[in-house]
Amino acid sequence: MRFQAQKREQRGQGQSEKSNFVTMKTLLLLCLCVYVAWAQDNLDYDDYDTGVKATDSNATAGAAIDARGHRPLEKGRDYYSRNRNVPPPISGGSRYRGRPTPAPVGGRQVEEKVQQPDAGGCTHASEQMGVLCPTGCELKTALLKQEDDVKRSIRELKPKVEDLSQSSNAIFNYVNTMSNNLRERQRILGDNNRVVSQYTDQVEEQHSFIKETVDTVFPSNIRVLQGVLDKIKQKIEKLEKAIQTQKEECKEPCKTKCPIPVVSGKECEDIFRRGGKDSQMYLIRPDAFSSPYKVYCDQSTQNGGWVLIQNRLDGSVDFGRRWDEYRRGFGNIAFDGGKGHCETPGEYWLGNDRISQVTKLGPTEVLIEMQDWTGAKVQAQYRQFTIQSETSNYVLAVDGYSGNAGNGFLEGSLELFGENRTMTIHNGMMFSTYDRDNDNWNPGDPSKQCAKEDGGGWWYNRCHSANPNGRYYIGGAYTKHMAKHGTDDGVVWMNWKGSWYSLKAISMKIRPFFASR
Ligand SMILES: *[C@@H]1O[C@H](CO)[C@@H](O)[C@H](O)[C@H]1NC(C)=O
Ligand SMILES: *[C@@H]1O[C@H](CO)[C@@H](O)[C@H](O)[C@H]1NC(C)=O
Ligand SMILES: [Ca+2]
Repeated sequence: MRFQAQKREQRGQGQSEKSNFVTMKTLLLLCLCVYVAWAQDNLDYDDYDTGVKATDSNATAGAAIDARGHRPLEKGRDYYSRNRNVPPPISGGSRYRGRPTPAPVGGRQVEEKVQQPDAGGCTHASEQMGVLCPTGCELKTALLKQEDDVKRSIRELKPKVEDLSQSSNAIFNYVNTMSNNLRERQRILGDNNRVVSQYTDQVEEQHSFIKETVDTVFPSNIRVLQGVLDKIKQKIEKLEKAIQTQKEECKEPCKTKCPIPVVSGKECEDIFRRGGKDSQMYLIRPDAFSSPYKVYCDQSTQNGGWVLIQNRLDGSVDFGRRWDEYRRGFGNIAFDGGKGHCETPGEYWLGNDRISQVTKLGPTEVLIEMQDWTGAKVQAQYRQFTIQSETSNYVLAVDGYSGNAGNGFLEGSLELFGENRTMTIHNGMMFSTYDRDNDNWNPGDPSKQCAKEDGGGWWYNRCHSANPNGRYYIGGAYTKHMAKHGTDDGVVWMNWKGSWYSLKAISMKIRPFFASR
């Protein structure tokens, strides 16, 4: 009788141990799930901050041939028309004459070195310096944004780790109790050996089973779980430390180390004529009514005078942004590469209001230079380039193409034909962002938005032959499986590299056009 009762008890305990184990497994799974969910960013185009690794180009050989860019018509439900009366680009008399032959200058112009602090939110303490931040503010914003996510994950993880700890303690205790029971049973067995000889074999069998379980299975499982637990604990500690470090670093506002050159002007051409002949960051003030802002002037390419309005080179800045951000501009104007002035341009978008204002000062040309991942370079240049104001949704007007990259703005993608090609012409298009759809793909239908699918703000038609503000794919070739919406959302210039190649670098520069340059 006594043994049977013990056996029952034994079985009962076996069950509770089993359920313990199940609970623990569930918890562990939960833990891992939360961890994995946290580790994978749940971002949309408004949130990308780094490039995506492109695969080996061989894997994408098939996809590379497949020209995308357009959105084919759905039979019977859909029609395409790009008829819209758009203002032509500004042409005619320039406000500049040819550059005067430079008078010999006695010594280099001395530049005043001023250190100006940036406010934390990328607004300058000094109003005169404009609002774009040239240093690590972008990073800082991203880190601060991340911090909340990490913190939340830790808050969620913590109780689960506690639970897991407790349940593994419970199993330890249970194994101890079981060992004690076993010893007790052995003692009783010895005492009553003669009386209950008929049970002996059974008990021996059970004993060895229990012993084996206790000696091997439980400890090794617990060891494994303990290991996992320790790792998770370590990770949490690391994350907490990282957050602390971030907090410390972000306490102080970012400091701009770049000295602002004393020479400034309406735009980079003006600065060049006033003696600012080094390519670097300058303050410009296109008219008396706007406040000055910082911009990178390229003063060497084709004799200089270029205002850099767009620049991609390493994927460090997220270009999947809202209308307001494209309106105001974002990114990093320039860095001090160690020469004591800001001669290295960063990734940025100057801002549609500013671009529009500068192009409307008079006839303006644009130079689009690009580079692939082997270092090959091509360019597209338009002698006329005008961006209308926000009331017209920044309509793009270009003319007078030259270059070797392909005339996507006026002709669309040469890989496509008929209507499909027309759909990829950018000239005459309004600007679209993922939160403001002005494209030519079923206007009014919120499920047909080029900017949402193709990754950046741009003068999308239906949709593009060029996508300089697209997602940055490291390495070049990418596939539709890597793209968020299966579309060619990379930094694309179809007429050079097709839909499924994302450029390493691309930039857009503007300057006043005058014939006798
Ligand atoms: C990629 O293809 C080329 C030929 O097209 C071949 O020489 C090369 O070995 C391939 N690379 C890989 C990684 O398969
Ligand atoms: C337009 O593209 C679609 C598929 O994307 C294709 O079926 C159609 O034949 C193309 N039209 C022309 C004129 O090439
Ligand atoms: Ca649309």
